Amino acid sequence: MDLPQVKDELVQFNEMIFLYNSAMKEFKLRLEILRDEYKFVHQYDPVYDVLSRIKSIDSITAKLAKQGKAITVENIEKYVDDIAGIRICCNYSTDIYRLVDMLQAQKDIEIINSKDYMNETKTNGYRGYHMIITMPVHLAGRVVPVKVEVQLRTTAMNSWAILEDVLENTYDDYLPEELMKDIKECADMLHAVDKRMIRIQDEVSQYKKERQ
Ligand code: 0O2
Repeated sequence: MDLPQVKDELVQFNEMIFLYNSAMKEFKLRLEILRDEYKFVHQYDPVYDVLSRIKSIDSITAKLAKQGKAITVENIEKYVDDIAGIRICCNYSTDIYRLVDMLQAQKDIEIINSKDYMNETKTNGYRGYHMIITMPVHLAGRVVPVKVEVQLRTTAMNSWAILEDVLENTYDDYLPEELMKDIKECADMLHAVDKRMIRIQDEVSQYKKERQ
């Protein structure tokens, strides 16, 4: 690649990152409005926390290398779906489906794919709901659909996933069997607690309704 080509690629890269950042901003504002409406109607916030990130250059290049693709802006946009990532943490798994329904009902958000690891638990115990969506970014004179990965997890599963990430990064492919068993058991226990808390929450809401 000669110098003008390198410069051109860098300009394209910066423009791409600007678009992904803008898509995350648009998504977060949309989510904030949905939360405000939900709180107004139900006096309850289905979201505990929202985190967002732009994927690191190291992770982007590793993902392209894994797929045997050259590192170009075109390939990043085509083959890496999670450059812009939003993680929504909810107190209860029922909130996750509430939010999925609300997002699915947004006419201008296209859902490219969904993975329901809440129902189809991964073998290591991971639970969550993942979607790749396109968020319309409103620029001067044009609207650009931009891909965003949205992950929804319970707060319990989020703390589990942070620890599991540490294990993955520490042991690579050689996670000792004992630790593998331990971490899976932790996921199952947290799931049982999540279910129990929903039951308690249901009982409390029922009690409140009866007292009205
Ligand atoms: P990062 O930088 O951590 O976000 P993909 O490789 O994304 O094209 P994949 O892996 O089938 O396809 O997508 P999936 O299953 O939706 O997972 C995407 C992201 O969810 C991962 O991103 C993790 O952040 C998270 N995730 C999925 N499974 C697990 C799990 O078993 N444990 C933990 N701790 N997190 C999980 P990346 O790609 O790892 O990158």
